[in-house]
Formats: sequence, structure tokens, C-alpha cells
Amino acid sequence: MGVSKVLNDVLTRASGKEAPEHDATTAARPATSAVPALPVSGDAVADLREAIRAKLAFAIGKSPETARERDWFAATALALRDRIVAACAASNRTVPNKRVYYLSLEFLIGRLLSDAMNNLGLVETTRAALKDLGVDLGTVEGAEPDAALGNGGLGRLAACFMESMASIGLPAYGYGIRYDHGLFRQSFENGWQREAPETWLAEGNPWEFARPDATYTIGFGGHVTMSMVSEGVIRRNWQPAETVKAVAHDVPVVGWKGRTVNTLRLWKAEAEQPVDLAQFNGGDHVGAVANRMRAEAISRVLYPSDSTSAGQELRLRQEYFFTSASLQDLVRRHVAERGDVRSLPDHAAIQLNDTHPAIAVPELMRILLEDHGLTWDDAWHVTTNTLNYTNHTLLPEALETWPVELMERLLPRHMQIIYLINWMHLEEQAKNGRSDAAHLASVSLIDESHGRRVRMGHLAFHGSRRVNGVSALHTELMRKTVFADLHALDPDKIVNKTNGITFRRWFHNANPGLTRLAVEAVGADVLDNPELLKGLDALAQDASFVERYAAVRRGRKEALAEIIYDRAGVSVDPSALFDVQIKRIHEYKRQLLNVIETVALYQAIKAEPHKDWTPRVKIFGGKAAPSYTQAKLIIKLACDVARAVNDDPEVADRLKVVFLPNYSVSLAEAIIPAADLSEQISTAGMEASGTGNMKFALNGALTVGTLDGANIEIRDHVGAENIFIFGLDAAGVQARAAEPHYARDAIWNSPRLAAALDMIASGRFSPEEPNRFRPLTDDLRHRDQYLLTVDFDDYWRAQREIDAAWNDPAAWWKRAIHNTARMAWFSSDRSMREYAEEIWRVRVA
Ligand code: 26V
Repeated sequence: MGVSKVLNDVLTRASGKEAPEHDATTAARPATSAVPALPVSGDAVADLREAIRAKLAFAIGKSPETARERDWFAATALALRDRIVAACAASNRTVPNKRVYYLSLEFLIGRLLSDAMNNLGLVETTRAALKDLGVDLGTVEGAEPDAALGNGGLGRLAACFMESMASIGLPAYGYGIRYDHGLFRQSFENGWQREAPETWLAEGNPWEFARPDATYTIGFGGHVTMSMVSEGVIRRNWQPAETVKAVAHDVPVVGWKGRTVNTLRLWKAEAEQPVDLAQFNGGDHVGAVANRMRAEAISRVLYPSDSTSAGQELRLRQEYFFTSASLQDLVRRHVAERGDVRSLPDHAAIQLNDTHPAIAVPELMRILLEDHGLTWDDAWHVTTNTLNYTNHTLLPEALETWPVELMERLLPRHMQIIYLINWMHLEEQAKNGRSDAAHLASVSLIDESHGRRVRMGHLAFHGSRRVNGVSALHTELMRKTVFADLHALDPDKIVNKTNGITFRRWFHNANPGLTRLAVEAVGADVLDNPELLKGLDALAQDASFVERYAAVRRGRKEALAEIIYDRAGVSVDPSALFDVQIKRIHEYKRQLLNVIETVALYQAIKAEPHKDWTPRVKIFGGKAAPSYTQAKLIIKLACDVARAVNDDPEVADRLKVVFLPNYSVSLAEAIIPAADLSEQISTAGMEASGTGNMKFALNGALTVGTLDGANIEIRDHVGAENIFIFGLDAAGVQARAAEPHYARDAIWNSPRLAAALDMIASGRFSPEEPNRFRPLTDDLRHRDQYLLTVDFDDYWRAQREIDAAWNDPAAWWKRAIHNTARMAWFSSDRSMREYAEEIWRVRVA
């Protein structure tokens, strides 16, 4: 791939004018104008045009006259896929010395077309080719369904990491599950969340290659046999009662400038026998496929919870299914290339994305012991020098544990191996004089405190060479809390790797207007090296630059205003302050704090309707886990408050509230560049990192946030004067939570908070059901686990400071530009280089 061609392409695209093009139902794509500043090669356009035409005819079976938008998308994707394959053939000519394997139950990749075009340098070529065919690129982009194979931060991080690994030239495979149905589609019925299945595969997936030749057998249940392999050497062998096939489906991941093409390998579950013919012939047509349904259920749907483990058997089956298939695949590749499985740690680094693949510890041991005949010590050496584990949460309800009884039934051999690992681990403690019961109970892989359960975090920790947290604060809390005793045994094991985001998606693609400004200001090298954004600092008070920066934002706010009108039926003024909180709905993320502040502001406006209030639009988006009652009630409250406020003529345009349905990656790409204010208000110590916070700051939104997760590092980079920090820090939270009656006292001391809570509790927003929100207000008055009442007054203060800041545009834009200029460190390229060097020990070119 010619370097200058890619650059040319990005420069050209970035030179386009923002146009508010949006398909009301599917698209959330910013379009750039079709006026290229730099010429596009006529031959390349003609070649691609003919390739798209041929795909439409011969692969889709449509003519240009009958083709729907979705058909054009498929034809375009297939034509580009051919070019990716060509780049892939070039990048895979030699066997790399070491590969990274990223095991994740979630990959929240969203749409792939703009990523592929951008990284191949083919955006303008594609636009021109489609234009020749009478088709608009923005429309085609809008026809691609989001691949929502993840819940939130953890899944999106995996997608950013995959893109960054390909972009920095790190040979890597991602391994996950090819869910038929990704995260559910959210709609609102009178403000109540409703879930519907999402059907991203309904019309196939043009990006993937099915690889029936890469199929593995996955066992479940059964028993363990013993045989004497030689005098005194006993081999155990697992005899599963049930087997399922894992069939690989590969999605190519093309890096920046087509440099490297990596593979995201997603496993689909299939039955060994598609139908029981005898049963079918006997007339039991449904029973004949029951086994198949049971097998295929494994890759049917993504679990929609990202916090509380429901502890269901199917979830454990998913975890083992994809972990086993991935390990079998990578061990087979290693042995084919290198001959000896003992050298695995030299040529493979495996990253476990949270504990979901933690069963890799006993599974790799089992493969090495049973299939390759290694001794226990050799197998343990290989395992603990190949595996690494990333922790993404310390919330107790999200830490996975599985009942021993379930593990024994589903994975009897693994349970034996876990017992043996644990026995040796605890023996080691005794040898070191640490046999006191409290210590042993704390470091044991088995929790015996409420039934016997396997602690997957402890298992992953003990079986890994390195364990990392995802922000400085979170890593520190790992050392001090959940993993304190394990940490003391091996103080070098825990390292920090602060999260990052891929700038290709979240800056270049999502915000071409701002990217163009940056390129013009500091040069095109900024596309390769985001550190050059620093050069924008000097322009923060340059009137003409500020004007253009503000104009880009204005364009995106106008486009978002249209989306808001289309999807929520609310008309908003693009010159108001756009205040955005988009993320999964969870009590610790405190959307409720934001809603209560909204109610308090509403009361304040009502009390002084003639005061000069700063016009604000509060924008919410996010899904609640279907079984998370409290989170769903928070959505309902936000919707009910929105209705009351938006309908109140006295408030007029000074306050609007919108809850956008069906938040997704592509919606985020439309919202983030349009945000003025980014809400990152979790209870300090509870948000491991956050990554949305980084996307907003990079795009120039100012943050209102607590000293939590990566917010702290963002403050350190952008400067304390360019971020609005409020509330207790993690130590303060810990101290206050230990005080009795902290919520009652906080409410007593804050008339404003008390009045807002009273209004909600009185049924003012739910006259048809006055007690509707009592579960929320009662909880705050009596428990308030997330210290919302305690932080309320300082949050209010920060918001009023923000009102004032908004009224000084020059100062506001200066701060915004400093944010964009100073966020380079949060590139996931930086995260991946750190992992490569300190965890994976693999050289990056
Ligand atoms: C946990 C569980 C528990 C069992 C049921 C299904 C399920 C699914 C996902 C999870 C993991 C939740 C952890 C998580 O998503 N953490 C987020 O990770 C982001 C990336 O590191 C980070 O930015 C967020 O702060 C953190 O909440």
C-alpha cells in the first residue's frame, strides 16, 4: 500500500465540509462533501467501480436498478475485502517470531466499512466509484449494521486494541464468539426500556470468511479415566459426555495504511449431527433437531449484563467453548510452525480479557498434559509464562465465581486440575510459614464463605505471568483491595496499562472536520503521530483557528440536533450547551445524579424564570441490563423528567432533556463530536478506567467528572484548569461510606437536594403513578451505596461554574482546544506498545 496514497486520501477527505446528512433510522455517519481537494486517480476509481458492479451482479445477484442500499453496502464491502485480502497476502509472507492472542468474550466493533476504507486509503476512491454508479457513500455506510458483539467498555476496548495492533504492525489474533444476536435493540415504550433481538447477520456478513477447515471439538460433562502410561506414571483422560463443534469465522482487521492485516477469529457453535435421522423418520421432526438447537445455543446470544453475574450454565458453556477452541487453534498453529509445544511462551503471548476466558488456565494445562504428554511442572511453566490477565472491575457483584458443583458437572477434568493447582498453591504458603486460616482463605482459588465457588479472578491471577489494571488508580486499588494478599506473594506481577482509544475511528473517521483542521494546523504527520496535536496548544487563542474549531463543532451539533429530532421528537437549539452522558446505565455511573441535578435546575429556573440561565440540552443514551430493575427505573425517570421539562413553556429553550434510544457505537460516533460537556461522574474508585471520557476530551468536549479511573490521568494531561472536577476522591468515599447516616445528613444539609428528591418522590413526574420512583428516592434516603447525596452539592457547584464558563466563549474554546491538543497519550497505539513491551515481550517495528 503506497504511503502517499493513503495520506492523499485522508487529506482529501478531511478537506470536506461537514454536511448534516443522516438517515433517520440507520445512519449516524457524518458525510464529507464530495469535492476532493486532491485528485483521485481515475484508474483506481474505475477499477473499484467495476469491482463493485461485478460484486453486485455476481455475488449479490442484483442489478443497479433493483439494488437496495444494503445491497450496495454488501457489494462495496466485498470489493474492499478483496483489496484487504491482497494486503493480507503481502503482510503474511513470513511467520512472525511471536504472536499475540487476545481472548475476549466481547468485541464491540460496530461498523467496519469506514475503518477499512480509511486504513486502505480508499475513502475518496470509494466515494467517487459509488458516485459514478449513482450511489452516495454516506448512504451506503449507513446501511451497514453495527456488529454489537459486546456490552460496553470492555468489548469496545477489545475492538480498539485489535485496530491498534494491526496499525502498529503487531501480529495478533483476536478470539471470540460469533453471536447470532449481539446486544439487544433498545426502544422506549412510554419511557420504559423494551428489548428486542438484534439481527445483524440477517443478511449475512460480507466481511467474514467461514473456515470449516478450522473446526475443533469441544467437550462437556462426562468423567475422567486413568491409565498407567509407564511404571508409576498415571495419565488422566477426560471422556466428555457431550461434544460440540467450534467453527472458525474470520474477520480481517486491516491496520493504518494497510500495513498489517490481522484476524479476528470468531467461533460459531455447531452440532456434530445436524439432525437425528431415525427420530426424524419416526415422525418426531422437532425432537430430531433438539440436540442441534442445544449445541447452537452456545453462540446464539451475547449475555446482556455487564455487571452482575447471573451464574447461568450457558454462560459457563460459552466461556469454555471459545477458550478451548482458541487454545486448541493456537497450540496447533504453534506446533505446526515450531514442532515443540514447550517453546510456546517464546512465540505466543495470550491475553485474557477479564476472567471470562479464565478457564484457559486449567484448559491449557489439560491440553499440555493430555494431548502433549508434558509433566505437570513443564505444563505449569508453559501456562504461567504464556497467559496474562487484565482485570476490568473491582465491583464485588461483577467478580465471577462459579459453583464447584456446576464446574464438576460441566468440566470435571478442569475441576480436578484446579484442585491440584490450588493444593500446590496453598502448600507453598505453608512452606513459607503462612498457614494461618485467614491468609489461606484469602488466597485460595476456592471461596468457601457462601457455598463452595471457584474464584475466576484468583485463578486467572495465579495462572498468569502478568496481571494488569486499566488505569493508574484502578491498578493501585487492585493492589490494595481484591488482590492484596496475592499481590504480596509476587509484587511484580501486577502492572498498570491505562486504556486507550483508536484515533482512526474516534478522531479521523468520526470527526473528519476537526481532523482536517489539525492537519492544516500542524501537518499531515499528525495522522501517524498524535503527539503532534500538541502543536494546537499554540493556536488556542488564535481567533481564526478558534473560529474554525467552533464552526466544526457547530456543524456536528446541527447534525446531532436532526438526529435528536428524528429519534426522540425533541427540537433542540444547536447554540445551547450540549451536555452528554452516554454509557451503560449503572448505579455506580450515577446517571441518577445527573437526573436529580436536572430536576434541581428545573426548580431553580421555575423559581426565577426571568434570570439569565445558560441554555442547556441534557443528552442521555445507554442500555440497562434487562434484569437490572433499578437501572430501568432510572431510564424511566429520565424520560418522565424529559417530558415534563420539555413540555413546560416557562422553561422554554433554556433546558431540554433527551434520552436517545438504542445507544450504539455508530450513534456514539455521531454524538461525541457534537458534545460540549462530557459527564464522567462515577463514584470515585468504582469506574475502572472509562474510555468514553477519552473520546470526548480528544474531540474537545470539556469533562465534568470525579477523580475516578482515567479521569485522573486525563486531568494530569489536559491540565486541572481545563477540566471540571468535583466530589470525593476514592479515599474520601471509603471514609465517608464508613460513617453512619451519611445520606440522611447530606440531604439534611442540602435544601436543594432535599427539594429535588421531594419533587420526584411526590409523583410530580409520574402523576399517573405517584409512587413510581419511591424505590429510587427511598434508596437514596436510606442507603445510597454510591454516595450520590454526598457529592450532590459539589456537582451542582461545578455545573454552575460550567454555566459561567460557557458564557465566556473565548475561554471555553481555549480550554476545548487544550483538551484536543493534549490527549495524544490516550491513543490505544500507546497502550498496545506498552503491553507489547512490558507484558508480551514482543518487539514492535
Ligand atoms: C462482567 C460480567 C459479569 C458476569 C455477567 C456478564 C459480564 C459481562 C461483562 C463483565 C465485565 C464488566 C467489566 C467492564 O466492562 N469493565 C469496564 O471495562 C472498561 C475497559 O477496561 C473500563 O473502561 C470501564 O471502566 C469498566 O467498567
